[in-house]
Amino acid sequence: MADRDTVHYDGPAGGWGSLRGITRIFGKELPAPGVLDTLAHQNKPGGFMCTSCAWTKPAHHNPLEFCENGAKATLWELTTRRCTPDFFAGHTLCELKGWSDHDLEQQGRLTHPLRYDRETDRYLPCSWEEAFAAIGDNLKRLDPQSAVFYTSGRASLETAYLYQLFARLYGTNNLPDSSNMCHETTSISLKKVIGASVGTSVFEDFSACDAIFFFGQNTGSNSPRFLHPLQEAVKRGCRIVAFNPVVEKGLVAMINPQSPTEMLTGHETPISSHYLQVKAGGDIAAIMGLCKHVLDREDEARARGESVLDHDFIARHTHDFEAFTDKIRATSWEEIEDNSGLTRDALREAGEVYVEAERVIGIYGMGLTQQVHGFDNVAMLVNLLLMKGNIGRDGTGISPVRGHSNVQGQRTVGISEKPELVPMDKLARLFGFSPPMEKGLNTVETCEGVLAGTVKAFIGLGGNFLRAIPEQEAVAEAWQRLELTVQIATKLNRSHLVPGRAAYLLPCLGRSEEDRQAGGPQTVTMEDTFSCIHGSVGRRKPASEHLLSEPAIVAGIAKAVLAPNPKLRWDDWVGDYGKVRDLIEATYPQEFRGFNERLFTPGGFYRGNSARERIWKTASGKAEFTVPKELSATGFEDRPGRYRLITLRSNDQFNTTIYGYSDRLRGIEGTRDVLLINPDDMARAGLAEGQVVALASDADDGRERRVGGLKVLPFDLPDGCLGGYYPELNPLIPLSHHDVQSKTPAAKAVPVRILTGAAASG
Ligand SMILES: Nc1nc2c(c(=O)[nH]1)N[C@H]1C(S)=C(S)[C@@H](COP(=O)(O)OP(=O)(O)OC[C@H]3O[C@@H](n4cnc5c(=O)[nH]c(N)nc54)[C@H](O)[C@@H]3O)O[C@H]1N2
Ligand SMILES: Nc1nc2c(c(=O)[nH]1)N[C@H]1C(S)=C(S)[C@@H](COP(=O)(O)OP(=O)(O)OC[C@H]3O[C@@H](n4cnc5c(=O)[nH]c(N)nc54)[C@H](O)[C@@H]3O)O[C@H]1N2
Ligand SMILES: [Mo]
Repeated sequence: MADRDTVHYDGPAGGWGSLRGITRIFGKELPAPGVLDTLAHQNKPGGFMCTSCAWTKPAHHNPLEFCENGAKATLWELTTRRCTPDFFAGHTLCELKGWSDHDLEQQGRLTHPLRYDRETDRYLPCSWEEAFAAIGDNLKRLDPQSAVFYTSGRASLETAYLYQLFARLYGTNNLPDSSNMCHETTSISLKKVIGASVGTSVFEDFSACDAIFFFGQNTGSNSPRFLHPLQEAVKRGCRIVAFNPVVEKGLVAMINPQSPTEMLTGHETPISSHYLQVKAGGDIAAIMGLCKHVLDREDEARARGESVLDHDFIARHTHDFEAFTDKIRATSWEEIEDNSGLTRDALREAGEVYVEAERVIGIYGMGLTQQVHGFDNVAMLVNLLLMKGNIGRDGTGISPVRGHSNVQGQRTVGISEKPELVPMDKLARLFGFSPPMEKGLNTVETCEGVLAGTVKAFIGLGGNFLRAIPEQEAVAEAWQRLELTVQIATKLNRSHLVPGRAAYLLPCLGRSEEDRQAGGPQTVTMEDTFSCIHGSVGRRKPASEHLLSEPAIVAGIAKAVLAPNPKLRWDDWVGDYGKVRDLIEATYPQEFRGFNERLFTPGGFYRGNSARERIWKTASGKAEFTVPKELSATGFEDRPGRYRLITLRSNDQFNTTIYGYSDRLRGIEGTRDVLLINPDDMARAGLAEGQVVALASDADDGRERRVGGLKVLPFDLPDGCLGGYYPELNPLIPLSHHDVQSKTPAAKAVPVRILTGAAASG
């Protein structure tokens, strides 16, 4: 792997750097001709919807409604490189295990259905008929409760609906999803406290808010098109307050690459007015500090006969306010400072922005959700918003920024291991069967089942499960004992290198490619982070003539497993996805009314959110104030030598897909094998820049976990916090280290030790 020296980048987000990022990928990905035309239609009505993040596709779009990372994702899919049976003839899986994630995917698009051959340790081409028949035979032999049907958040609403239907007809709710590692904390927390499992803000709210509070979301890298409405908001006087242990460039300043004036003059817009480098896991305490300041100002205002709080809203719409304020008053500034790593002055200043703002949006990402007390993180942010009625009014709201392009939508149409979230009665009526009612396995429980030997088959609809999960090494070891593994994918990744006893690698169309079926070219649909649903039409020539669409693969497997039933018209559904949309509408009539007529609505059609209407579908019928049990979200005690490791994404990756080794916005170039640590901690630990060290798990379960070969790099982080990259550092995360309520792996504060000398290389 390239291991060039690390250089620092001091420019703002966007600007020439982002254009250079795109052109560099152009050179590397060798895209087919006509790609620029495809990019010009990206994220616009009638075009195709970006496969990168879930940011919305606005009705009034920019001339080019794509960003550096969206362009990278499209070019990644449209590469001219092909990973053919010849490639597999030349490499055993044992050999490929020594390759980097980057080099595996760099082989290009998979072209043929493949079967694993144990004798030669290679993938061999096979026919689709052979693959479906063998998968069918295996699944029919197994207990449905021992099979798992994973989805990565990219598959369309149509594919997702057919997939969950198939799993339930087969007899299981084992439908884990990438959101189990991501915003599952959101689904559980928001459902409990406001009665809706998704965010309440919509795009227009960003034109009306006075302040935005940002917690642990890295806009510049992960949802760059969001920088445009942010820049507009700042220009009209909205204030942005960011809480993040890392000073992320995109939250500091930006140059709009779509503005010729800004590009030519280098004029940048500052984004955050306040930037608070909270400790990893310190947000519960930090938000407590903000709330404490608001209460103090309320007391002062009351003495003048005025008020800061929205008393009318609190009385009519919320529950348990007293218990919450008692807790805030009982918590001292010393405890808050200690647990957040922030001074009370800094928190008071930020709190004052909240007090002064009439309309506030609370934004958050993985910094809040991937914590042991992630539930309390999210509930605390809701507490803050409720104090001044900042939910259910224009220009306000709680706004989780979702990850994969359709991860939210998949849950909407039934990808869930929780039967109570799915309209089983409707499925029963539509398809004439008794759906399973046992709770299914989520991602962490799937890993537990693989380790225990109770999970025997894994079907992966996209994604890179074995690389994305915690406790990678132990799970990969046990994985080889699975009876059946099936991976539906566009490119080769590390999960494909660990086959079960019978193993199939099935290549599918990408979203930018033309999906032609019996009924002609097909459209698919996605739901964005604001619950708006968009049609997407691929027009590119498929990477290989042997590819099938995801719906066709799901149907192929389903037909091989299930007994024929006149209500299951798999061929008709695959021939015309409009018929699948009719089924979605019949199952979810309220959200998907007139689905086929509305799918090209500019800006998407909104499926609605009760909490936005101030209808609270909670236990009390009101929005819930919550009292957090802990002030620290880490779930472990601090002690000498123990650090909080934050696993980060670079600007040059999409999850486990590594585009390259340039984390431009953080100035880390040429390598991902780094350990980021602040200079004071470095000195205290006696480390030198460039020294190679290892990290070891410091969990109290006595299990050995270690990742070596990490180069020490001084970096601006709070004391006691370390940074490094996901997925390389995933072997350090214990399976048991997850959000208490949702089981989302707690990848943003992992207890570790630093090993040096002989121990580092051992
Ligand atoms: N280019 C690109 N885009 C992507 C992705 C990608 O990998 N690459 N992934 C997609 C997916 S699936 C998702 S879920 C989203 C993820 O997007 P984000 O939600 O932005 O997730 P991360 O980048 O993992 O982490 C977000 C931020 O949390 C900060 N942080 C860490 N610990 C804490 C903490 O304790 N408190 C606070 N306040 N902050 C903390 C980190 O410094 C980081 O800036 O992006 C999506 N978009
Ligand atoms: N330590 C740590 N671990 C994490 C995280 C973290 O922040 N830190 N983040 C977590 C999060 S938020 C998430 S969402 C998960 C991500 O987990 P996953 O969603 O499982 O992983 P991805 O890396 O997005 O999957 C990439 C693969 O998807 C396949 N693919 C791409 N496009 C398509 C397509 O159109 N169809 C099909 N069938 N396959 C396709 C390609 O083969 C590619 O190799 O990781 C989680 N793990
Ligand atoms: Mo995610």
